[in-house]
Order: sequence, then structure tokens, then C-alpha cells
Amino acid sequence: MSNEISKQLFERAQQSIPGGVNSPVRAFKSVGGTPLFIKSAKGAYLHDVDGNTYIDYIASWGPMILGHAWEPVVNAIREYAAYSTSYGAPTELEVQMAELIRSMAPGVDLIRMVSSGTEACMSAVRLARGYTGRNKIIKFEGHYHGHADPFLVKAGSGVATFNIQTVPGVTAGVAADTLTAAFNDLEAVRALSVRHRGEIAAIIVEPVAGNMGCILPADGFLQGLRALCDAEGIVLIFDEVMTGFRLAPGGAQERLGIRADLLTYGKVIGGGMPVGAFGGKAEIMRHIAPLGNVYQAGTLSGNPIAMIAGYTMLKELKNNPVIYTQLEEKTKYLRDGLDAALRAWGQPYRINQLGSMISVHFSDHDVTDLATAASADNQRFARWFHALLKRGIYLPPSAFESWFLNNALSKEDLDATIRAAGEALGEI
Ligand code: KE4
Repeated sequence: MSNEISKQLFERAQQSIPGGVNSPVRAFKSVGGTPLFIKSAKGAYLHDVDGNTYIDYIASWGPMILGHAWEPVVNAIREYAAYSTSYGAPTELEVQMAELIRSMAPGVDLIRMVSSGTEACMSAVRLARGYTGRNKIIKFEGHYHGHADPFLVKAGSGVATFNIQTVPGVTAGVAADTLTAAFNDLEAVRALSVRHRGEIAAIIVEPVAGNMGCILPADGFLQGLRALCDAEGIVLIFDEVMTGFRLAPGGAQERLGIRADLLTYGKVIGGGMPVGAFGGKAEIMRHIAPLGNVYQAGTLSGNPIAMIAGYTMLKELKNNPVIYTQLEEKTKYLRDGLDAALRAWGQPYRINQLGSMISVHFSDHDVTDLATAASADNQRFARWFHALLKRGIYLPPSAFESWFLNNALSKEDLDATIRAAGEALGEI
């Protein structure tokens, strides 16, 4: 497989764009080599500028749950672009989008659209602080809530991938208000809540973590957070940017049977267009301007093209919940195939999976938090990544990311992936 044109484009891109990419995780920095420059994609397949085709397990980091260039979304964008691409004024599209999300996501009385998951999470935290009058938040090591300053403390995704301990530009003052604990360590959270009683506005958590690989909540952990928040008047924020509308129509709240006070969304709700959202209990959301004084705004929030794209995709997911069963069956089939290949290979490994989120860790112990994810043999993952890439399988270029399945994947694609994975193990 030649990647000559990608190499040339990467050289050229670095003359104008920091690191040649508009988001660090795309740079292949932790796995090495040249990032693929993509020309087009359809269904489960990506086509790069050198004419190579790959089975895609990134799905644009989540949004492409139905596969790339899903006709109804493409057609909706084509139709609505002709009516203008932005007005900066309210539209019926935003109303129907908010109503659709509220009909799918439990406990969302009011919801505000924004343009990214970062915006959704930073707005939710500001709202929790404005609502409670408290300053501090608790987040979990290895969880990633976007690149807003309060979240870049022991964060996951690219921050963990590049092992950035403290992010320059995040002031000591901001970092002092972000308390951290290991995921799944309820006692650590309880201790923080005692030491900072009356100071903690919110606990923000990825209910199923996807930014240090896929890591499930321990039994009782989320229930413990819920009880603690109720007892201490702390706002519980579920960051469902990844899990929302992916694990179930009602996201992790539905899948895990736990209710948060505020929810953040992104990725799938935009159908590939830039969309985020935050919502939840009316009692809290009513503090958001123009109802209340917690200011939050956005020129392109509720953009009509993004709304019709997201609405078209969510409608399909709501009307055909069998999609979730299909996605889970495909993911379990892949998991079982990888498990057999890895067992035959004979070296230590773990596979974490829930719904259509999955990750493989070269580790001889369970991967349950950032420390155990970081202590896996992630250099071996980098070698496996490239051995798979040259066999036409495109995984997230980091051991600190969940894989995302799309429903366009066929059994043949999964079998090809399992076969390639087994062959690739022989090279690492
Ligand atoms: P965005 O601002 O990138 O739309 O969303 C931030 C975000 C918030 N919360 C969770 C749970 C997330 O996973 C994300 C973004 N996820 C990463 C992938 N791990 C986006 C990929 C990238 O940074 O390019």
C-alpha cells in the first residue's frame, strides 16, 4: 500500500497547520508514521488519497454510526443547503430537534444546542457552578470532556495519548478548581466531597469511558455517585458525547438505568456535522440565559444544516431501535473473533466492550482506569495498529481511544478484520 500522496499532503499541511492536523489525535503521533489523508468514504469503507481502501473502526470518532455518506443525511443536507446555510435566527428545525432528543433521552426537560462536545461540557459546568454558587468540579483521570481549560487536568484522549501532565495555558487558578479521582474509585470521590464539603458544584463523568480505551463503570460506581450528589447537593453531569444515542436510544442513562441531572451530547446528534448539546432538569436549565444569568451563546448554535443532518440520523435511530441490537451483535461477533485470535497468540491481553464500543489492551491485568490503561504495552498496540493498517483495517491511532462500530459493517468485513488481526499479531 503506497501512502506517497498522504506523505506529500502531510508535509504541505505542516507548513500551514500546527502539526499538519486540525485535531491532535489525527496526527498518528503515538503510533508513529504518516496520517492517512482521506478522499472519500461510503458505508464502512474509507478511501485515502493514494487509492487505498480501509474498513473503518473510527467512524469519525463516533458520529458515523450508520456508516459514511448515509443517503438520507446526504440528501437532507443537499436539500436544505439551498434554503441558506445559516440565519442566526430561530428555526422550526431547532424545535423539532430539541423535541426529538427529549423524546429519546430520559430526564431532558430543556436542551440547548451548541457546536461541539467541548462547548456542551464547558456550558454544563458553568451552569452547574451558576446554579449551585460553588466553584469546584470533580472529573476522573483519563476522562475527556473536550479542550476547555477546566477539563485539561489529567484528561484522556489526546492528552493521555501524548502523556501531557499539565497543559500550558491552563492557569493554576483554573486547575485548582478541578479535583480529580481515579475512575471507579468511589471512596476517593467520597473523600474529596468530605474535604471540600459545600464547595463542589458538579461531578462530570463519562458513564462509560471512551477516552482511555473503552472502560466500563464498576458495579455500583455510578449509583454511588448518584447517591453522593443527592446527599451533597452536587450536580451530576453525564458526559454522553460518545455514549449518547450510541449505547441505546436513551444513551447510557437508558443502558445503565441511572439518571443524571445534566447531560452533554455531541457526535451522533450531528450526523457528522458540528453539533453539541447540553440539557437536563428544568430547575437547573432555567438558569441559562436568556431565562437566567448563566450566559452561553453561539453564532452557529442550532445551525439549520447541522440540525437537519442530526435530526435525520436520530429519527432513523429512534424509529429502528433494532439498529442497536444489530450493532451490539456485530461488536460481540468482532470481540469473540479477536478473543479467539488473541488467545491463540498466547500473550497477555484484555478486551473491554459494551454496546458498539470496544477496545483491546495488551495487558496482563484488567483495564479499569487510566493507570491500568497506561501500564499496558501500548508500544505493542502501535505496532499492531500499523500491521492492521497495511492490511486495510483502520483503528483509532491510539490505545487511549475506544473503537466505534458502524452499522454498515458486514459479516464479511468483521471476518476480514478478525483474520487480519490474527495475522498482524504474528508481527508484533
Ligand atoms: P468535541 O469538542 O471534540 O466535539 O467533543 C469533546 C468530547 C467531549 N466528551 C467526550 C466523552 C468526548 O469523547 C469528546 C471528544 N472525543 C474525541 C475522541 N476521543 C474527539 C476526537 C478529537 O479530539 O479529534
